[in-house]
Amino acid sequence: MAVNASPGICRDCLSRPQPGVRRCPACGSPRVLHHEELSSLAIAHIDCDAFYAAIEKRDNPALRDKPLIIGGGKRGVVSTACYIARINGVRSAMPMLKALEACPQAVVLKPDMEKYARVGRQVREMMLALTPLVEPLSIDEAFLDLSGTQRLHGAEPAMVLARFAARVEKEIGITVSVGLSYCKFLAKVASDRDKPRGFSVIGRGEALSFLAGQPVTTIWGVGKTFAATLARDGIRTIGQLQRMERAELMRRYGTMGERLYSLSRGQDTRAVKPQGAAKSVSSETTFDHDIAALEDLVPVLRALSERVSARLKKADIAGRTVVLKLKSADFRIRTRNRQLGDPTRLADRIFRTGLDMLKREVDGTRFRLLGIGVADLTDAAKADPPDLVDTLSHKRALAEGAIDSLREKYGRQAVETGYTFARARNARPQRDR
Ligand code: TTP
Ligand code: MG
Ligand code: MG
Repeated sequence: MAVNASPGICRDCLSRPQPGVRRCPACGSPRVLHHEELSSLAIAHIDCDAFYAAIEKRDNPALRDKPLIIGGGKRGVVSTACYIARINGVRSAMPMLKALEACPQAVVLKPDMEKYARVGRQVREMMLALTPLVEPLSIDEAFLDLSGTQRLHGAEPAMVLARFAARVEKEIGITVSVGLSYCKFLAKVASDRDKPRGFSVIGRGEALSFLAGQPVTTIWGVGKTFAATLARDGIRTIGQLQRMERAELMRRYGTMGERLYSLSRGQDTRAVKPQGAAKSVSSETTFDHDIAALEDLVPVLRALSERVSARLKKADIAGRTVVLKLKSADFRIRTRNRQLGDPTRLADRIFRTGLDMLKREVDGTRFRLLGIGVADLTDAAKADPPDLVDTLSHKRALAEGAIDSLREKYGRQAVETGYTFARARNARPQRDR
């Protein structure tokens, strides 16, 4: 093990004990966190402990030291059990009868979903105060991407998360477990590793060796059935997957093989997607008079494409599928879409793809509405790679960049391209989604 040079974090008093110090010198707590990569990891998964049960115990302290089961209701199964009841073998989704056999002394309460939803929202609000990049997975858990928030918080993500956990206990009265890593997959695995009141870190340096000893079911998407398939092929641990070639895994298990390959190696590039993140970005307009001619539709399409592009650029996202929408004079809606080789946020690529689809639709029909947009949104990092965009459109991309910076300087109206100039006067983009 390398010498651990950075200070730890006391999860009780939030002081910074010296490297290697196990018991907090300030408050005496043994809950001191040390990890070599503590200052560089920023993807977290937070999950509340025994969520429904914790809320009921908070609201009725007489239940605190008793085994508590939340469940019953119509399906007659356990929703959750507190950790005392779990010691006796009670588990979520267990039939209530069986649970009471295992733990006859348990107190049973019916779920109060409205209350749990309220507390869930409260926790979420507190998460959103740390970063806008909060991706909820269920009522009691979410991913957080704290990259780049160090200056804002005056502390690295690990400290921000320790403060968060302490605050939830104090202000909401329930406990959470935190997983901290460099990717979603391992953050989620980590949060489950040290429950309840846990804080578990999986760094880049230990990812491979940690995963090697784990069962294949640790991998996202590997349930009982698929695990059985793998077991038939003699594969039980992630370590075995680490020694297999990508091609071999793909040949055997198709797209799932690809996932096995990367996740077994701790490679997970999925971004934390905030709640309510747009599924598509589009812009449409209803004409003053119905339009049938391509030459009259083109400038409108161009103007709409630019609007879509501007919004993509502003949000720093890109879309992989271009969607064209038309409504004919008799109110029939046509939508057409086309997938691009790689995501785009350039007006020109959106426009050209849209135009290609539009040409096929123009057949004398009179249209009252035209819309264009992109779906399959991703972050902009992989958008419009210059080596994949042909040389000509690469030049257009550069030109578009130049136009953008002029607009930034002199405002929207300063630069209009040939298509929109003068033409699209009778059709103003109206609705953005
Ligand atoms: P979980 O986070 O899976 O479980 P938990 O919070 O009760 O316990 P822990 O995370 O500490 O292991 O689920 C959150 C809530 O969702 C849980 O409190 C009750 C509800 N739930 C069900 O109703 N049925 C189920 O089968 C599961 C797993 C959860
Ligand atoms: Mg939970
Ligand atoms: Mg959960």
